[in-house]
Amino acid sequence: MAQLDEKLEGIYQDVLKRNPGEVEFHQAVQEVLESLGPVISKNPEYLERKIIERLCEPERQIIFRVPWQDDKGQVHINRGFRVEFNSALGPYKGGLRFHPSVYLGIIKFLGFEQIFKNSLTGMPIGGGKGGSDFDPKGKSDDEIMRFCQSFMTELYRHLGEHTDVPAGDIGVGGREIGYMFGQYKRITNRWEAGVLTGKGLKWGGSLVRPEATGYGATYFINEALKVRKNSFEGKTCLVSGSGNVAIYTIEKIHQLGGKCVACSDSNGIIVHEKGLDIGLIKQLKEVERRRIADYAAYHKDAKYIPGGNIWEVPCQVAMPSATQNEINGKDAATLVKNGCTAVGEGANMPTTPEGIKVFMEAKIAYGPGKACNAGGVATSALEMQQNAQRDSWSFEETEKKLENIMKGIHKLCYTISDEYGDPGNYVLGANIGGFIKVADAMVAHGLI
Ligand code: NDP
Ligand code: 2IT
Repeated sequence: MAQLDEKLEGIYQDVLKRNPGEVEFHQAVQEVLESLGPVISKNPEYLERKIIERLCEPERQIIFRVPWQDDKGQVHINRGFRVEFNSALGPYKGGLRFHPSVYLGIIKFLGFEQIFKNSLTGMPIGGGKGGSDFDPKGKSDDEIMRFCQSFMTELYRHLGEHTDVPAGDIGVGGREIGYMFGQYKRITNRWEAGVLTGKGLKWGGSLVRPEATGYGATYFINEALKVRKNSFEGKTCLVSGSGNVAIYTIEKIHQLGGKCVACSDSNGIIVHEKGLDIGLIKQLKEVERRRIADYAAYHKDAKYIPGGNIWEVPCQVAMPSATQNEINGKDAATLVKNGCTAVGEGANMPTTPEGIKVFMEAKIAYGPGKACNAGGVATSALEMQQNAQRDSWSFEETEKKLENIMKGIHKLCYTISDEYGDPGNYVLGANIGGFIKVADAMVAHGLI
C-alpha cells in the first residue's frame, strides 16, 4: 500500500494508541488516510482545524446490556452498540449487525466507512453503525423478537428521524427491522416512519430497498466495465455469501447477461457451472432460512464443497458480498492469475490491504466497498424521502433513481481519480470524494 504522508502518519499513530486492539478500525482508517496526502497538501486548512483527528473520533459511542430469555426461559446477556460517528452531512445513518464476532472495533470500522460512503451518495446522511454480538443462527422467531425488543428498549432513546436512523446489515433484515420498529412505536407512542429503514413494504418501506445493495454494486461494476469498453455480457462471475447482498448481486448480474457460477456461506461453497438458480437460492435463504449446502439436493450437476475457497473458482468478475477480510493477498493473486478483470465489493472492507495491493498492481477494475455498495444506504435515503412525503414510488421509478445514483458515484470517483493523476483508481476517488464533502461541512460548522 502507499506510504502515509508524514503529517498523516502522526495522526494514524495516535489512532492506534487511542483505540487499542481494534484492528479492523485501524485498517479502515489507514486505507482512507493513504489517499489523503495530496488533499491536505492542497488544503492545509484541514490539518489546522484538525478535521482528520475529529473524523477519527466518533461523536458518540453507546454500549449497552441486552438481556433476553430463550424459549426455555433461560436468561442470556448480549452487548449492544451504536457508534454515532459523524453528523456533518445529516442524521447518523447506517445499519445494525447481529453476529457473534461483533465488538466495538467492528462497529467502529463500519461506522467510519459509512461516513465516506454516505457522503458519496450525495444524500443528506451522516455516518453511524451499530449491532450486537447476538448470534441469530438457530434462534426461533420468538427468540429473535424478544432479543430485538430488548435491544430497542435501550436503543430507542438515541434514535429519531432527525437524529439517528438505523437499518439492516449482517443478521438484520426485514423481520428484525419489523420487531424493532414495533418496539420503538410502542415505547415512544409515535408512528415515526423515518426512524428506521428497510421497513416492510406494507408499513412504510421502499420498493427496491431489499434489492438495492446488490443491484447497486452490479451497476457500479457495469459502469467500470463500460469505461474499459466491456460489459457483463457472457462473463463468468463469482459472488461470495448467500445473504441479502449476494442474492441481488447474482440476480442483477444475470439480468445484465453475466453468469454467476458460485456463491457461499461460512460453511462452504456451491459451484454450479451452468449458472446459479436464483429462484432456488431465494426460496432456500429468504423463505425457508436454510443453508446454501441444501442447494445441491435440487441440482445434481451442482457441487457443494464444505470449507471450499470460492476465489479458487476461475472467473472474470468477482463480487465479494459476505464479510470483511474475506479476500487476502493470496486469494487476490489467484483471482488475477485466473483471468479476473473486475472486483466489486458488495461487502464492507472484504479485501485485505495485501489483496488491494495485488488488484491495484494488476490494474483491474476494483470498486471499493464504500463506493460500490453505497446503493443500499442511498435507497435507505430514498425510503426516508418517501416517508417524509408520506408517499411511495413505483419499483421502476425507484430503481431508475438507484441506477442514476450509482452512475453518479462511479463518475465522481472516476473524475477525482483522474484529477489526482491516477484515472480509474476508485480507491483514491472514493476516499477523496467522500472526504472533501464531509470536511468542508465540518469546517463550515465550526469547532464542534
Ligand atoms: P446477510 O446476513 O444477509 O448475509 C451475510 C452472508 O455472508 C451470509 O451468507 C453469511 O454466511 C456470510 N457471512 C457473514 N459473516 C461471515 C463470516 N464471518 N465468514 C464467512 N461468511 C460470513 O448480510 P448482508 O448480505 O446484508 O451483508 C453482507 C455484506 O454486505 C456485509 O459486509 C455488510 O456489511 C455489507 N453491506 C450490506 C448492506 C445491506 O444493505 N444489507 C449494505 C452495504 C453493505 P453465514 O450464514 O454462514 O453466516
Ligand atoms: O453498510 C451499509 O451501508 C448498510 N448496511 C446499509 C445502511 C443503511 O442505512 O441502509
